[in-house]
Amino acid sequence: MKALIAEHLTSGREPKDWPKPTLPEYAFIGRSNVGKSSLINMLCHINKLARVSNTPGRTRNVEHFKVEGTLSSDKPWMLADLPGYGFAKASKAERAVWEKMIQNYLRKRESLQSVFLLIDSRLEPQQNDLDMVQWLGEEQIPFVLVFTKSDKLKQPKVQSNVAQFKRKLKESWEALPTMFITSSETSKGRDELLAFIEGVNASWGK
Ligand SMILES: Nc1nc2c(ncn2[C@@H]2O[C@H](COP(=O)(O)OP(=O)(O)OP(=O)(O)O)[C@@H](O)[C@H]2O)c(=O)[nH]1
Ligand SMILES: [Mg+2]
Repeated sequence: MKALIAEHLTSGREPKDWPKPTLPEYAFIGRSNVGKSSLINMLCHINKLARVSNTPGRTRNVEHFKVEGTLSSDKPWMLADLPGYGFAKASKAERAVWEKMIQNYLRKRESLQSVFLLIDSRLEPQQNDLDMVQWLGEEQIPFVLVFTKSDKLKQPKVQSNVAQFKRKLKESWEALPTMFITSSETSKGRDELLAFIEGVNASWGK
């Protein structure tokens, strides 16, 4: 297996603070504490690339990373770590600012190829996650679902939570998005996510 090379580029809230959109980009979004930063570290095999924390609401800006390589390609791509939504302890005003920033990024980032919407596999379907799926669908922003922390419970329970989420989505959508089940502890799902990224990267610029 190839070693990935990853580096942190920028941290910023506005388009002018972000790197030039010259590479295919993937954004990690999801509820606060769902495991976005951990998943980025797991994908890149670097422990402290993205800041992981027990305190929800740690990531406050759009954090851009440049990565070189996937499973069998050494093409470069970009990753964006976004602040979590639904952080209960943030003030209303603070939450509104983050929400606006996330929406702004998702709507305007021209190099964005796909959003990874992270869902905590331990929980039954959460309204703010369902709302985010709805919003992405309406905005026609491509996304996949990534169920996180699957090491924390028995696999049949993971499967039944995923099935429940699918049933909820089927109430509003005909086609279901691509889904991945992951763990940043065991690296479950890493190859599948990298293969997905590699596939999309291959069509960049065509
Ligand atoms: N067991 C287990 N713990 C995880 C996993 N992913 C994340 N965690 C833990 O969950 C907590 C939050 O992880 P983060 O990666 O910081 O979550 P985040 O989504 O980036 O959080 P914010 O930046 O606050 O939105 C940390 O204590 C992690 O160690 C996982 O796959 N398995
Ligand atoms: Mg984070």
